[in-house]
Parts: sequence; structure tokens; C-alpha cells
Amino acid sequence: MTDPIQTWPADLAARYRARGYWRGETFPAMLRDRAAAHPDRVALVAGDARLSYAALNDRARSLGAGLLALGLRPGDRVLIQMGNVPAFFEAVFGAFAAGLIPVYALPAHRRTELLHLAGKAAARAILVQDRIERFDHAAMVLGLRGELPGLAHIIVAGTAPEGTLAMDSIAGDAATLPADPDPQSVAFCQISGGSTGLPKLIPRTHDDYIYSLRGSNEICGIDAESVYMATLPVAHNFTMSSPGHFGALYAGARVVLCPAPLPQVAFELIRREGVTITGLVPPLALLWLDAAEKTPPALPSLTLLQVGGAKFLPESARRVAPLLGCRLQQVFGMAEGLVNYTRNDDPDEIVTGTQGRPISPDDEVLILDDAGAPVPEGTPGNLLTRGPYTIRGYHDDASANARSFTEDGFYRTGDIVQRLPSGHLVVMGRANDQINRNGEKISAEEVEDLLLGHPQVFDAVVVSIPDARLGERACAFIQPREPAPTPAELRRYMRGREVAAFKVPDEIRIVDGFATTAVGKISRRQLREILRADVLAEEEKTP
Ligand code: OOB
Repeated sequence: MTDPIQTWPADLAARYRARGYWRGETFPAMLRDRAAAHPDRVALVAGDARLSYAALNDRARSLGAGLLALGLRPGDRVLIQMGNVPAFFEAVFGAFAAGLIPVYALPAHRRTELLHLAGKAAARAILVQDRIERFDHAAMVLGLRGELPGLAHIIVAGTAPEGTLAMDSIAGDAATLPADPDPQSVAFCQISGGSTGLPKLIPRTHDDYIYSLRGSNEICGIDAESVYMATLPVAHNFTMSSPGHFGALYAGARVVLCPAPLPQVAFELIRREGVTITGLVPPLALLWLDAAEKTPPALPSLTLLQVGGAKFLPESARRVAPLLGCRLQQVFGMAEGLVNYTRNDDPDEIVTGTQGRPISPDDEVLILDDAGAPVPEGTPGNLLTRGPYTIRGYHDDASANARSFTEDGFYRTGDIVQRLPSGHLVVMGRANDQINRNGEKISAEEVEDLLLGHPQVFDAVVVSIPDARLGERACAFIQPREPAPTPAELRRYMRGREVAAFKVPDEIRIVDGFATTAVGKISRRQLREILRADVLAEEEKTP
């Protein structure tokens, strides 16, 4: 995992160290040190269960040793798919203790995504929760076994079916654990939303990620007294690091696991556990705001509500403080690195009207026109970035790296932003064909490819349409072969492809054909733009 283009050049690395960003901390040391400093303090709350720092550390180390005893080796990748449960933390910190490299799948991922991720990572083990929201994940993973020759073990948290190992039964002698890893080595892989194909692996190092935790904690005011509630999936980068549960654990604070992001569940938990901070995607924030409007919830402990993952419109942002009685923080981040926050001392109009500014003084931000030249100050353009916690390349993906990174190591985010004189960024949209549905990122190309697998689909074009509830929704235009399939058939077909349900288009329209120019075929990007404009024009006419 140390492809030379994936690391920072020596001069930048030296600067990041000299400025105290990279301090040589590692994840196994982080939990061990906190457990030594305050063994009895509560680390995790899940329902009535409370896990102390010492208990989490002991369990992680025993599990880690047990994983090594099964034949796994430091440096091996392990795919982890779990919901907001303590087992996620045991698995992840167990892997860290053993020097294994977790790759995080989202709970919504299904067979297609898991096969891709496990294959790409050459995963030697999959650690999975038995069921998440009634779906049998253990059975799904068992069904992958034959297709992943390198997969040695399936480890299940909960009820383990035949052919798998129960995670609870795995234990070993912590004395057999390896020395702490190189802080510059890859700690784990996040996954990219991406605009092309299936998710890419994002290798994050101990040094770079822990810097982003420390920087986030300072900006968000996280200390040992904070209570962070993980409301969105724990495997998502926002929930993990901005400042997220890892930031909270870094600070010795308490993490409350929210089983469902619905207001009736979350409000009760905030009150019961004295939650001080949590993060939401905009559609959920709207749900919370509407619930609060009906019945004002008393949430005296909550001081900060973070909203990010997709654009939060100013008119919604203005409702947060009056209805929930806490401050808003906008968070504009990406699993590849760069995270922007509005600050607690920013004026209200900056907090409601911008998506924040970067964590680090050494986050370099370029805003370029399509020809690659800097735009005049204040003009929207393409956001590129590099810095002390932004990756320099995806894992094992030369063509994506050639597309997504400049020669001098800037990551092309695909976002169109405007920069205010204060340095705050306003996200205006995306330059590429990604649909941000409910904060979940969908590649138009990936869904088109899936649809093209249907024998009666001649061509498919997927576009994003602004949507009041979801932020954006996916609309698929289908040019059929006769006999034309119905939208319902295509939806069934998509579900049968065993992909995350959020990738099934919200709307499917069967059309005669697509516009072409006199000179021949136009680009798919242009075609998507034309079709999107058609839908928008139609919606204007029918209010
Ligand atoms: C977060 O990470 P990803 O990797 O799921 O998605 C990144 C993309 C960004 O490139 C941008 O297109 C969009 O999500 N995005 C936003 C946004 N926050 C993310 N667009 C508009 N406004 C925002 N506030 O989504 C993520 C990672 C860490 C922290 C927060 C979000």
C-alpha cells in the first residue's frame, strides 16, 4: 500500500512535521494511552451498555491477538461492515492493535460493492455484523466466499452461521501483538463516493488522520467532558473524523451510538445521555427541524449541531438555532481529506451562508477555471486541494489517479466553489456526474452501467435532479430495445443486481432516443445536462 505516488514528497512531509501536524501518533497507541490515563471513564454508550476505555482497549487487544492467531498478518486488509454498534469499535481497534488495515464498507452496501471492495483490497478477512436493520449481512458475506479466493475468514458479530467465526469467540494473548505501526503507514481505507465506477479505496495514514482529529477537536471545542453522538453511520468519514467518534475518543470524551437517526429516537437519547454535539446530513436536519417545530424539544445539553455531506441551504440553516436551541456548524468535507468548518465565532451569516473554511493553515486551496487557470477572487470555479491530511492517490488505481490528481499532487475534488475574502467556501455544485442523494454519493456512470446490463436497455443516461427532500434525486432515461421494459421491471432488475438500495433510480423514464448533433454523438456529460434541463423546465411548468 505504499505506491510512491501515494505519499507526500519529502519537503512537504518535513513541513507538516515541523509545524506539529504530524506527531508520530498511531491508532493503537491512542486507545492504549487513553485507557491507561483514564481506564474507568466511559468510552461508548449503546442502549443500556456502557464500555469503559479500559474495557474497549482490553477487548480490542484480545481480539487483535486472536486475529493474528488465526493466521492474519500485520499489513493484511480486513473489510469491516457494521452499523452503529460497539462491535464496530472492537473490530476496528482490534485490527489496529494487530496491525491489520480496516477497509470500511457502509451498511447500505450489498454484494456488488462488497465483492468489489474486498477484491480491490485483497481482503484476507471480512468482519460483519450479523444483521443490520433486518438484512442478513452474514448470509450475504457467506455467499461471497467462492468468489474471493484470498478470503481466509468470515467473522460475524452476533449470531454466526456455519462456515463463519463468531467474533465474540476470538481472543488471544495481547503479549503476541506487534509493535506499533509506522505513523506514516496506512491505518485504514475509507471509500470514495466517486463519480465514475465503483467506490475507490482511500488510504489514510495514522499521522494524517490523527492530525485531522486534533484539528477538528480544537475547532469544534471537543474535550474530555464532551459527549459526541454518532447519528450517521459510524463508518462514514464525517461521523468518524469531523471530529466524529475518533475525535471524541482522541479527547477522552464519551461516544453515544444512535441506533436510528429519527428525531423521536435521537432527541430522547440526547436528553438521556447529555449529548453535546452530533452531525447530520441536510435531509435529516430538515426532519429534526420539522419535528422540533411541531413539538419543541428541550435539548439543553446540545451545544453544536453539525450539518454536512451535502449543501445545507441558508433558509434551512437559519432555522437551527431558534428551533433546536443550539449553534449550527456547517461541515464540507470529503473522505479524500480536506474538511472545512464554519467556526463557533463566525458571524451568523457566515455560519448559515457558507460551508466553512479548511482545518489547516497548510490546506492549499486552488479555485480554477476549466482551462486550469485561477479564477478572479470571488468567481466560482473548480476546487483543487492538497495538504497535511489530503491523500496523494487512491489505492491501486492508476487511471483514477491520473484523472483525479494533478502532477504536483493536488486532488481535483469535482466541487465547484466560490471563495469569500474571509476564506470561507460556498459550494455551488459539482463539475462531474455525481448524484448527492441524502448525502450518499452515487456515480451516474455506475448506475448507467448497471442499467445497460438489462437486455432490453439499449442506452441509459442518469442525471441528478434537485429534490426538496433528498437534496438531489436520480432520474434515469432509458432508450429501450423492443419490447420496452417498464420502469417497475427496471427497478426490480436493479434491486436484483444486489447493489446499495440508494443506487436504484428514484425516477425512470422510457424515451424514444437521445439528442445527437449533426456531427455525431455528443458527450455523455452534455447529454446529461440537456436531459436535466428538460426535467427542470418541465417542473417549472407544473408547480
Ligand atoms: C463527506 O464525504 P464524502 O467523501 O462522502 O463526499 C464528499 C463530497 C464533496 O466533494 C462534496 O461534493 C459533498 O460531498 N459535500 C458537500 C458538503 N459536504 C460534502 N457539498 C455541499 N455542502 C457540504 N457541506 O460528505 C464528508 C466528509 C467529511 C465531513 C463531512 C462530509
